[in-house]
Formats: sequence, C-alpha cells, structure tokens
Amino acid sequence: MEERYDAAAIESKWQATWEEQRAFQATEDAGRQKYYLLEMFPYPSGRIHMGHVRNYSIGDVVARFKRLQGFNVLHPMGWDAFGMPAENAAIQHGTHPARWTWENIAHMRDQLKKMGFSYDWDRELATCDAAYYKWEQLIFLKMLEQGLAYRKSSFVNWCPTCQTVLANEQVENGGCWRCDSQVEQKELDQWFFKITDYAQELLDDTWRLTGWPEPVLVMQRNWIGRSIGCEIDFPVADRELSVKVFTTRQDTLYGATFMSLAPEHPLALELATAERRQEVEAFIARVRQQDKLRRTSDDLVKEGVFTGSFCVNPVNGRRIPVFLANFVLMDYGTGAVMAVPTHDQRDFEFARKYGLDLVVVIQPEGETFDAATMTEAWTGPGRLVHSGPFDGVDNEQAKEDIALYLEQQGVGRRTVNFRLRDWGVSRQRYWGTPIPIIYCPACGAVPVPEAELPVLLPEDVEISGEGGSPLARHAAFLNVPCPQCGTPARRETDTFDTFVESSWYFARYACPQYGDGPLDRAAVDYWLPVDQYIGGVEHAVMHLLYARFFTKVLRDLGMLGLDEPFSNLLTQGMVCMETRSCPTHGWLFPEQVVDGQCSLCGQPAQVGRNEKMSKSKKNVVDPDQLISRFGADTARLFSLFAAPPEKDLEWNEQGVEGCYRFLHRVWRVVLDHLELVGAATIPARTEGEARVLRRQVHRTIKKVTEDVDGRFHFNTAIAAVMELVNAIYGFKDKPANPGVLREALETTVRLLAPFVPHIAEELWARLGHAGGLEAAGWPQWDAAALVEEEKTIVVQVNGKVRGKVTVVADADDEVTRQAALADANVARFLEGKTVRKVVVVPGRLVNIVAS
Ligand code: OW5
Ligand code: ZN
Repeated sequence: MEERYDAAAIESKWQATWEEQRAFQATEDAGRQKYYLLEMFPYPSGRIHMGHVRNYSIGDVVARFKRLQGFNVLHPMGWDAFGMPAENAAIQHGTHPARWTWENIAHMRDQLKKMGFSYDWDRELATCDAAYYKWEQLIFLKMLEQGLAYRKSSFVNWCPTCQTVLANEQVENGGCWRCDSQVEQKELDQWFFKITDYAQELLDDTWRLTGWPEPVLVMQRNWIGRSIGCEIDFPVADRELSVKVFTTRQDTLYGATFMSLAPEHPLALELATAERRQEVEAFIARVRQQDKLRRTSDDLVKEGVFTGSFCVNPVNGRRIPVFLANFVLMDYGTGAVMAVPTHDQRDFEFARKYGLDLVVVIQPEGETFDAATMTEAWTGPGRLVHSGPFDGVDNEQAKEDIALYLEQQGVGRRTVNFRLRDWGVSRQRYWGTPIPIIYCPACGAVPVPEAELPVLLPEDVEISGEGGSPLARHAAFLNVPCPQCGTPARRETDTFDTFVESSWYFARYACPQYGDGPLDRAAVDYWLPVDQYIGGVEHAVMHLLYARFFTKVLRDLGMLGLDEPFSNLLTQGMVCMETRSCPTHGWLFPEQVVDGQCSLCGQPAQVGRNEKMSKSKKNVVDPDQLISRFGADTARLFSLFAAPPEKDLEWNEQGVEGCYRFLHRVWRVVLDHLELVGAATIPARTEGEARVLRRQVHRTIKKVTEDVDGRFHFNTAIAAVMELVNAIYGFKDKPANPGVLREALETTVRLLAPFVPHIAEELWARLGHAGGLEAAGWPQWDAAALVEEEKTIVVQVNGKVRGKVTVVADADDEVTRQAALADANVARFLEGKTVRKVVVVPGRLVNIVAS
C-alpha cells in the first residue's frame, strides 16, 4: 500500500528532533566563518499573520542555505514587546499588558515553531524583560553623560477629557480616538536623542551601504534632507531689533514681500503693536490647539495675523509686514520665514488670502510671469529678475552668489541644514522602558545611579486610559529620595519610544544573557555586523535610521566596533488578497463566498481590488488554518514561490494547492523508487537519456545555488526544481540507471531543504541517510556533467566537403548554420559568391549552395 504524504506527522517529528538536538544553536567559533541572518522581530500582537510567515520563510531559506554551505550561522528570534497595543488591550478588555504580552509571546512562539523556522531559541529575548531594558537604561545614562540625550520642552497631543497624552496615531481628524474630543497641544518637557549630531555621517555612509536597496537609501537621504541655505538678519523697522530668518531659497530674496513667524516665536508678542496685541494673543492661543502634524500638511487652511510691525529687507530696503502664520513651526530653521509668494506655494496662498504684494523674481525660459495673473507659485528653475545686481543670473548660481554677497555685507551667513530633527523618545505611556531619571526640587533632573538599575516597571497598576500615566499614580514607584541630596523627589513617569528597543536588539542577540553590560565585546565583535537583514519596507526610514544611529553611538561609547549594523538589507513587499463584498452585507470573508455568491443572502459577491490583508476588509488568511490544512512546508513554499520577495505577494488558493500537489509529487517520486535505487552509486559514464537527466540535475544545482545566493530569486529556483521533478517522472530508462535516478532524487531533496525542510529531512532519511541534511551540506554541481555532448558536422559547399565544425549535440539548425558559415575554410570557398541556400541535416551535415 502506498504511504501518503502526511505533513502534520512529518513536521511534528522533525520539529521535535531539531529541538532535541538543539540543531540551530550558534556558538562563537573563530575557526569558522560566521553568517548573521536576522529578520525584523515581531510585535507580540497575538497571532502571527501572513506578513510574518513571508518574512520569516524568506529568512529561513537564507539561514538554512548558509548553514548547508558550512557557515556558522546566527539566526535569532525575539519580541518587540513594549508598546501601545498592550495598553489598548488592557483598556478594552481589562487584561494586564504584561499578561497580555507574555501570553501572546507564548502563542506566537508556538506558531513560529510550527512553521519549522531554524532559530536559536536559546537566544530569545523580549524587550519588556528587565534583563533587556536594564541595559537600555544604562545606554541612556551613558548618552546623557556624552550630551547625546537631553531634555527640552516640546508639544504633545493632549485630550482634555481623558486627561491624557495621545500618540499621533491616536488622533483621528483632530479628535481623540476614544472620546472624540478636540485634541489640544500641550507643552511638556521631554527627552531627545541628538541624532542630528550624526546627520552628516548618517548621510555620508549611505553611499557605502552597497548591499542596501537603492530606494531605501534614497528615502533615508531625503529624510536626513541636507541643504545649503542662509541665515539672514532682517532689521525690524524703527526698532533696535532684528529677526533672523532661515531659507534655502536665498535666490528669491529680492521677492520677499512679507515675513511669517511661528506663533511660538519668542519675538511674536514683542512685535505685536499695542493696537494689534489682543488679536495676536487670540491667534497664538488658537494655533496652540492645532495638531502639529496637520499644521505642516499641504491641505491645511493657511491662517495668520498681522503683528503691526515691519521688517526691512537688507538687500533692497523694502519694508515688509510681519505676520504670525499657523503653518510656520518653531522646529524648522529659526521659526521665521521670509515669504516669497511668487515662488513658494504656501506663501502664495497666504498672500492671496491677505491681499499682500507679489513680486516675480525668477522667470523660467520661454515664459513671462505676471504677478497679477499667476495662479500658483513657480518653484522651478529660471533666471533672476527684479533682483538688482543679480538680474539675469541662473537661480542655482544665484544661490551661491547671494550667499556670498550676504556674507560680504555682514547681514547673513551660509548654513548647512538638515531636515532631520532630534529624536523625541519620551512617551507618556505605561507599557515601556522607564526613563531612569529622578526629579529633585533642589537638584533638577538627576540620573538614576547605575548601581540602582534597572528601574523596574511596576506591574501593580491599574490601566484605565484616563487621567495620565498610571506610573504617576503609583506612589511606591513615584516617590523616591533624590540620589544626590536625599530630599524627597519624584521619578520620571515617561517611558521610551519602542523604537529605542529595536535600535540595538540585533547587537544584544550576540550575547543575550550577558550580565556585565549591554554588550559583550568579544561576542559582538565575532557576530556583527548582521550579514543579511530582512523586513518590511515600512521600516525604511525610522527603524533603519535609528538602528544606524545607535550603532554609531554605541561605537563612540566603546561598546561596538563598527560603523554600520546591517551589511545587506532585503525589504519585502506586502501580502495582498482580493477583497470581496456583498451589496447588503459589506465585506465578506473568503469562506463566506460560496460559488461566487454571498452565503448570507445569495447575491453575487463583488470581487474588489487586490489589497493589503486587513481585518477590516476581511481579506485575510490565518496562517494557522493554512498550516492545519496543508502543513508548514506548503505555507512556506507558497510564500516563497508566489512572488519575488521585494514584490507584493498576491494570495491565491490555487497557488497554495499547486504547492501542496507538488510536495505530494516529490513524496511519491521518492517513495516509489526507494527499492529501485537501493544503494546504487552514480556510474562514471552515462549515455543518452541518462546523460541528459544528469545534465539537468547539475544544471538545477547551479541554477538554484545562483538564484538563492545573495539574489533571493526563490521563485525561479523553486520552478527549476519543479522542472527537475517533471524530468524525473518523464525519465523512461529508470531500471537500467538506478544510480542516475538516485542522484536525481537525492539532489531534488537536498535542493528543497532550505524551502521545505520537514519533507526534505524525511525523504533524506528514507533514502537511507542517517546523518541528516546538514551533515550532507549543500550539493555541488559537477562541471563535467554540465558539458553538453558535442558533434562534428561536415560542411559542404555546392556538394563538396570543404570543412568540419563542432557544435553541441542538441544545437538547433540556426546555431549549426552560423557555425558552418563562420568556418574559415568554408568562408574561403564562399569568397566572391552569394549564398543561395543552406540545408541543415541536424547532427550530421550542412550543405551550402552558392554561386
Ligand atoms: C512582518 C513584516 C514587518 C516586519 C516583521 C515583523 C510585515 C510586512 C508588511 N517590531 C517591528 C515590526 O514591524 C519591527 C522592528 C524591527 C521595528 C502584512 C504586513 C500583513 C499584515 C496583517 C495581516 C496580513 C498581512 C493580517 C491582518 C489581520 C489580523 C488578524 N506586511 N505584509 N503583510 N513588527 O510584527 O509588525 O515589516 O519585517 O514581519 O512585523 S511586526
Ligand atoms: Zn536633589
């Protein structure tokens, strides 16, 4: 009786074996070449989703492939365990964030184990574990010592009803996500990391990250946003005061017709004249309520108020009115903008609204703008007009010339500016790493002494989502003596942004249990950098930039010896699926669609676009279902085969079934021939069909090796193995060639090992190998087997033999014809003649008719 492919049995058997053997445990070994493969660690949200399955299947192929190639592979997994979802769950369902998180971790760990991913579970870490965040607190203290962490006042979203700070994602259309009250801006002291100190290095090093996708590098460069600009002093008319503006468009200086200040600008009230003061104060109060993100968005309604004061343009003496404007923020440049409505869209809208002057100072080639009839600002290139001595100069050149002129006149200076802001790391949340600071009425902000770390996050708190942080109501946590003077003091109740944890976890995996500091130099020196990092493209900027920043900081603190954390980066696309909906019942789950109809009412179900999987659109597939129906190997194979990693992956049922059927075919072809192949060995010489199969075996090894190694063309690699399996099925002369057949079957199994490790191990064992696939290593192709047989072809010119050429045995007519015409001897007999006809007798003869 034929034994069927039983994925569940095979998978649990091999998972148990790997666990028992600690098969993926990594240890430093100076004698072996290391390979550190890392996938972005998950938030323990509850259950794994298809995005995880894809990310971790891709990673596991690389880890297993490198292991088979003999590398000492580090492949760890852990949990990005702090963050808002745990608190939201607590608010909505009353479960404690800690319990919610640890239960989710336990469940997701099981799910990952069921997928057969080859992690070194001994190195597992969770960022909510004090054994991890203790060291993060220490790093913070060291940064503080170096001036890389500092405190400054900054604005947060505040819900007056819930009496709590809201994260940007908790603000929906300007309202609180929970109670819909109008969100206000509240000024709080917060901690910042000085990432701007590293802006230039972070930018420069992007040019050395040759293993990163270009689009990610471009996004990072734009985010850092280096520009050359000018600081220009505008004297206030009739006063002993001046306003410093920052601009990157000094070429438009002659077109400045008013000035816009951030309402938070320190001179805002100073410049308000007596009769305008009331209005100015009201405006400032109103803008404070507006959310900062919205204030910079394009569709914001531009609003302002005239202060009553004027400034003087230092290059042409023009008196320009000074406004406060809602779209100007204090954190960009100097908080004061010289407004050039003809060449800046926001200034244009503002000028039209308040009836302010417009002067065109840049004219593009072939156009003549008239300020009166312009409908939008011109932000493109052109030559200067109405610009005194600079008329006619190309505007890019004018940026240089005017900067120089301002410096010579002593009214301005050239500046290098970055769009990048310092990283605000304070979060007014409970479920995070406590910031190790104590506020003393006498000494101010005092760092917690190192010996007192960790500052433990207390767990006996009640989370309601109202009334501010639960830490502020926890007396035992809050009230402590000042470490410097002993007076009663209060702990910082803010916690770190969770991106702080993910900025260094990759280094901690080198020494997850190390107890003498954040990092064990010997271990990190051996394992780092990460050779290959894999994750979603949504982390192209923040996470990947913060991790690069931390690497440089840890280097400068002497904890690491490298400049960049990730040598190679692979960013994966989304997992998508068609949406389906019913006119009456809205979105439908896939299983609610039966024969194209809504199973609730029978109306035809409409097929929508392929979109990112989401609960709300019901276009989701649960990995657990997939595993229980088909097994982990099929789930893995489908996520690798359906699309190249960087592309979006479109879910389709047929694709999954196709993968499942393929594994059945592999199973059957091996089992059916176990007896025949016995202990046969590969013969030294093969002929005919056997030789052709052997050639395909070795071609496939070569193709899969090259496709997988650094190129991640898993789909084409798998397709090549599928073709090989077809060829084995089609190989007729099996009884006479057991050795060739054995080689073909074994190669199939070995090549599939990184993709579908369970079935591969099982079949390898069935083929009589006791040692497991890793011991066998990655197959090598035999160059001799790749060589195609050659044939000698006789070439006749007008019926007489004039030459002989050698071509591969299965060369087609065109190749043979070209080879014949190219032969030197033949060419001699064709000199001065015209070729009328070429007859090819495949494998034997070419006859050229010429006259
Ligand atoms: C998945 C990747 C993601 C990341 C990794 C972990 C998702 C790709 C896009 N802890 C941080 C994190 O991102 C990483 C730190 C290093 C900062 C989906 C998503 C998707 C989403 C949902 C669903 C299906 C598919 C189902 C929704 C229904 C729920 C019931 N992506 N593709 N498909 N952690 O846990 O989010 O970028 O590399 O793996 O992801 S994470
Ligand atoms: Zn004190």
